[in-house]
Amino acid sequence: MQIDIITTTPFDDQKPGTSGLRKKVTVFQQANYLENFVQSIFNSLDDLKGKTLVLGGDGRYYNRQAIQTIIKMAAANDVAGLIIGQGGLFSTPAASNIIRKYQAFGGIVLSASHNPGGPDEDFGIKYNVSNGGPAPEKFTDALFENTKTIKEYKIAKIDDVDLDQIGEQQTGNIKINIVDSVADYAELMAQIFDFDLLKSCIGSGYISLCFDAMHAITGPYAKHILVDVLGASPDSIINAEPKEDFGGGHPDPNMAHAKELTEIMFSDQAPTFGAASDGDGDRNMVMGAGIFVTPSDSLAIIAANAKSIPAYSKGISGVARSMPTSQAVDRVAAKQNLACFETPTGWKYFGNLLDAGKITICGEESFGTGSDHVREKDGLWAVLFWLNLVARRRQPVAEIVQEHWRQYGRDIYCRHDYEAVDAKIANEIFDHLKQQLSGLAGQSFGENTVDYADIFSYTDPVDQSVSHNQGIRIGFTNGSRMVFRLSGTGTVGATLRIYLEKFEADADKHDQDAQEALAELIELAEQFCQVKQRTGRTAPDVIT
Ligand code: G16
Repeated sequence: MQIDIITTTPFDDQKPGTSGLRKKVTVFQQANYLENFVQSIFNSLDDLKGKTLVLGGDGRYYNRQAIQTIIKMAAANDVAGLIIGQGGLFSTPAASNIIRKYQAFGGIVLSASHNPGGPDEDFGIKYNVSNGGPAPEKFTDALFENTKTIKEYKIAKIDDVDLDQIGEQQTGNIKINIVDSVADYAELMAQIFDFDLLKSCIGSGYISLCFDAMHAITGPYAKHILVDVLGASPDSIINAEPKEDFGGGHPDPNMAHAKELTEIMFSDQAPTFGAASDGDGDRNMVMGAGIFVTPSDSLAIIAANAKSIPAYSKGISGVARSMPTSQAVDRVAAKQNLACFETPTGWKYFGNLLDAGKITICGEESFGTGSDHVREKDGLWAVLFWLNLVARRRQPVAEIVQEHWRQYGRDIYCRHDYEAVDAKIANEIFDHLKQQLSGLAGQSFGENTVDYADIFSYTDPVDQSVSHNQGIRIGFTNGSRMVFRLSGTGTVGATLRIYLEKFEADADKHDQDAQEALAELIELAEQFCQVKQRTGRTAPDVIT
């Protein structure tokens, strides 16, 4: 096998964000751009020689080309074997499962998640470690350092691999194993949930459903599990066919982007249950007839009801949420006497807690929920959890949510996103916010008195590593909160996220519209950060 050593020069923009490196496809297509990053991954790994890695992506534009390049570079870097999803496809949770199940050394996952795809849209790449989860900050920092000094990369002169043919093949010195992208994941779901109950409820028509695959990776997974195995009608999966450009859509499962599903769920013909997943299948949106369940509420309800699902019937060890996620799950933890952790945004921060058995269930406001079954958030897992719950409790989604609020109170919640803000203005907004922090505690603004105002830092309770600068939070004595942070997944300018929440104990007020209930806090947030004033915008681009 001939190995070429190619001279290269560093790019200065290869710092991994919240979840790997995400850039426009055109950026990745620059000569040596992908190669530099992949070589930097390999350079940052000790003991790679002779190991097996998992490789796959969400099928977006550039997936296949990138996979062929990575195969050749893996071969040149002494990787002994690659397990690749058929067609180069793995949903992110399925890739995590494959790493764990086959005890691979790690995996390279190609995805820009919920970002649009296509020749002029986004692509992404990240490294997952042997527990199946995103590499921790320590690794991504080392990787970034490598990208700044890289001088050469190695690539083998071997033919392109047929990615569609299931089975083992040897090319050069590397063994390629093309596996079914869905089978192992479907098997895992069958071990977690009560598939017999689901079959009877779906088969009898007690549960009708609409799943929006958004022309992304979960199409084949949903078709197999929901239709072939559980007996849902084929037309219950919409936008089921994966496309390289997601059909021109934005594969982000929220009411703004999953419009078709949202219209169906708020119509007179709404099925019992509705859900959507994102580009790479790790995010989820849960809906019932006439109701949208916020991700924060979904996490709390999942934690509160875990015992009714076979895999968690003996109870769960603890829960965790990212800092901007509402405190709804904290109330469940307090009542059920469970450990509860607040981590920075990013699934990688749950890894140590899950590995140490400190938590079983975790989630984020960014439409992510999951458990210790893999080390990524898992869209279809959340969908199956909710279906299992509806089947078990024999209640519609809306009733389950309202009962939960009656028992725990409601954390009224929303997030406002200002996208593609000029980076300089975004920095000024944050500087302005930071200047105010030290003087805020004790000040009253209408019904809200500031309890604390700080920049969130996190010390990992397992390895004591510290992560600074994880967003600005302002908490009020009445339990309300607002959080400001810059997205780490966008590819154009800066995306400012404002997270707002208010606790409502009074059941008579639980049906309020979130924007109305939070109006005072929304105004106060503008007073603090001046995003509208400084950008000239009149409203957020997306409200979730
Ligand atoms: C990624 C991470 C999540 C994080 C989300 C939002 O999700 O895996 O843990 O919550 O980004 O990040 P940000 O607010 O920085 O944009 P995904 O689905 O994009 O991989």
